[in-house]
Amino acid sequence: MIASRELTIFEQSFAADVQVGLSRSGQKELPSKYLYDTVGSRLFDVITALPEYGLTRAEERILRGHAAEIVARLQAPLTVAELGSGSGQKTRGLLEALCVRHPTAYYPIEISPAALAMCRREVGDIQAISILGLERDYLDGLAEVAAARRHGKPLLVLFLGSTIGNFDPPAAANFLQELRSLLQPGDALLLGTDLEKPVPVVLAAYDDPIGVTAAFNLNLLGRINRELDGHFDLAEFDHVARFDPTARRVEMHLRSNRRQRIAIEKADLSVTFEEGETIWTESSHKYSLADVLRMAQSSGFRCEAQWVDHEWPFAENLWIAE
Ligand code: AVJ
Repeated sequence: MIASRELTIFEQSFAADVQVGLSRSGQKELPSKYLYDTVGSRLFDVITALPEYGLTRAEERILRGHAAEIVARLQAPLTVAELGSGSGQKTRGLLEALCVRHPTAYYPIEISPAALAMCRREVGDIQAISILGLERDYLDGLAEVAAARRHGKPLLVLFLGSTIGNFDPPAAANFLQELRSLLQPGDALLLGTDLEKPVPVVLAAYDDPIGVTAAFNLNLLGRINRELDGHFDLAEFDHVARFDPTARRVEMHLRSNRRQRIAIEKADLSVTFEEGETIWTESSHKYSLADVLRMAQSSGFRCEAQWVDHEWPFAENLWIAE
């Protein structure tokens, strides 16, 4: 338990997650969702511009090139909820195509107020859009949107950027089933999934030569210092990207370059790191098209259409709730 006196509700859950993740006897872990404070969200935005990180551009090509086709397969009018809107840049074209057809309510759901603000700036001027940002965890936010839906009006859920890949497969299956349980038959999910590609290409995308991804990863320790009165010396940790061929995922770790003991005051914690010991901060699973079809079936959706970028293997999948 974390003493709750001087901590905000957010700090309490951040502190509790840090305490659990860093007190493990085996592999230490921190949840990847904490990578996205103001600094982290901006660093991620820079990552998407790196030549080595083709994922976001691939998705933008698909959404730009096929917006009309995607929209044609959806009912009108509908309500749009986006899980993890990020900067909103990729979504803009799709929202424009929807709003031209019919005035559309758009609910970006984000635990990062910084990302929510970026998103509002990016799509705020679209004609006939009404934006209602929700600062919540994905499924809490979606439950709220689903509860407020007008009778019979279908929902389109956007879950882009292969964020699903941050979950390990059982957690992803769970998440998709829970998401499905908040929907009604005929509702749609547009799901972005990064596909398998050669290992050196994947590794370069998560360990770029100018160190933006390293900064993005290390910022998690900086954030613990800033928000939880941690005492990490960031120079004593290294960014590591690894590919696990069995699990078909790239992992980011922070590796302690010496034996050290670190106090984190607001988490009531003092942690020992051995030299070379790592904190696992993120996984990004890479999928085959067959994986995606299986995920749809096992969570109560049918795959209505799949668009694939061949320059950077990536699939945009339109699923319909059954
Ligand atoms: C935004 C979660 C999809 O996993 O590729 C980028 C985050 N991490 N570089 C990903 C990320 C390292 C990204 N997602």
